[in-house]
Amino acid sequence: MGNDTNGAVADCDVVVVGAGFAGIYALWKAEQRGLTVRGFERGSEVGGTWYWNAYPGARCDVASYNYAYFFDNEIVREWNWSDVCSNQEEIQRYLSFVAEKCNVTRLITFDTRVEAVSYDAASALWTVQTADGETVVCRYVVLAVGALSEPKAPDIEGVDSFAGEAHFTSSWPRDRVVDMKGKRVGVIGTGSSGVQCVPEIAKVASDVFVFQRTANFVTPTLSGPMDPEVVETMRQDPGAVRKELRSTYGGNQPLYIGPDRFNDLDEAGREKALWHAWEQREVALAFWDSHLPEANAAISEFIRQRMLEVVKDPWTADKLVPWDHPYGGKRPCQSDVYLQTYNQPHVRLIALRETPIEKIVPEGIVTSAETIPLDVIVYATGFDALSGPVRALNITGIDGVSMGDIWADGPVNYLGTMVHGFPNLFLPSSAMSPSVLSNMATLAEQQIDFIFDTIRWLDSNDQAGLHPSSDSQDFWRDETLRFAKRVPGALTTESWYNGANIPGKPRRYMVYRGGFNRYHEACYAELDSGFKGYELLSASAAQ
Ligand code: NA7
Repeated sequence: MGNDTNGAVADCDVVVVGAGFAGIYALWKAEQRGLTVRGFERGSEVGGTWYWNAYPGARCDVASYNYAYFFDNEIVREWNWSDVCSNQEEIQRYLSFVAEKCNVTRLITFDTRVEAVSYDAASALWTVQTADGETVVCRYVVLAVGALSEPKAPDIEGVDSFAGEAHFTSSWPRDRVVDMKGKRVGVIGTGSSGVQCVPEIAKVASDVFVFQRTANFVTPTLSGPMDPEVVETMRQDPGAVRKELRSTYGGNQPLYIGPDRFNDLDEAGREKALWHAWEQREVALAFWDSHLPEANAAISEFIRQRMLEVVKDPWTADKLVPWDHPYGGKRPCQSDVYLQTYNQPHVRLIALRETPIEKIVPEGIVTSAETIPLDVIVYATGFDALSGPVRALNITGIDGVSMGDIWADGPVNYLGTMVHGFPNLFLPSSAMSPSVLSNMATLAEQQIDFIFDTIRWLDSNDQAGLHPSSDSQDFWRDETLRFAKRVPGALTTESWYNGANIPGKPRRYMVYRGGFNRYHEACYAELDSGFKGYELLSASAAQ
């Protein structure tokens, strides 16, 4: 059992909030390290983001070869993915399989939202409070609450007045099939969720109206059967795969990267490289240095031309193409069927830059040009991403300082995992880690390993806890900005990567673009240095 300082007694060593990729692994890891642990999950099953986003067509855009755990050989060898781009149902089933295999489901209290997390400096203990009024006192808190788990509140007048059915892709009903057969359906939003659900809805609805504010890049998916040889190779040595993933830029083993540098090729060579990468379904990696602005511009233009070729109606085609930002400025989408859907007579694009939504009324959606009667509205309007899930909790640290106040001008942290003034509170998958621009499964394993290696270091060095210095946070903010500046469009495009999708949210680029490998090295350099960038709380000081 946990710490006992200043008379206060911990109920357990660790509380893990959230049971997605990071939470499940954290629970297992805690037990492996001999720590007592409890988990809380607001869903009724494990899965996290993959539990809630159960909308039709939901799929992963990271290849299943790597979008998985690699900490356990049996898990790698026993699980079979049915497609290179697994769907939501399969990923959630996988996470249930892992949770059962690791025997951690019993540790989780489901259907329970954690509301507040508060630190007591005298005892160096945290109190975690649920919406049901339960409190648990512990030494370490792992907020494995995800990066895309706090839905964006609808910012359209009259949302509640709609008389038909309304659903969010981010919290799709799981207890029944939403019946859209023969109905008039409006989909608001054309990010990954909108792009994935529109073709599925079009299969059954009588009429589909897609309300698009900003056009997005859409490229073909990697979907298809798994290559048995690749699977077999990975099964032979999962530990080697794990190690390799951490040495890559994106936490992935890319299936293709163009071998040539952009500036080493002439015009014809570039065109050839782009077509070849397109056929490999990795056009974004057409060149060895695809991140260069000039390479990015060529890739962007190439994709725009391919998009224009698919859609038959010239007005619709033109509106669907993202002319206003470079590839990667916003989260690019993948689909083999989305653009083709607009060639069906019952699917219509409403270009909101020309005719904005004015309000929602009982019968449907009113734009500046017309009223569109609807039976169902699907909100594919995204998330208060990255910092949102942490900000949604009431977190107070040393001297009762609130995380909400500390993050009022944007998130601050060190190495994407800890905040000054909040000792022993860990934030995997939050802002300023490689996060959503890396493989989130690789990241979950890496961050949880680092967190529990940190805890082990504290225990073996007789330290009650640690938190980063404010200098370290300043350094990390500057590092995040330094790398973001190198990415075409990162700071100039309106994107949830930088908070622009939420009215009033402070702009801060929230993804560390220095590469997964560099991130991993920075984490373990801290550990190797005895946490020089942190302030330590000695065990005796806390007593
Ligand atoms: P995204 O990528 O944030 O997409 C949300 C979409 O909703 C986007 O097209 C927005 O347009 C649109 N949106 C948001 N609010 C409005 C209003 N008020 N009116 C019209 N349109 C609006 O979220 P997704 O769920 O699609 O994807 C999130 C990630 O989940 C995805 O990238 C994967 O990593 C998994 P905007 O671009 O802001 O003009």
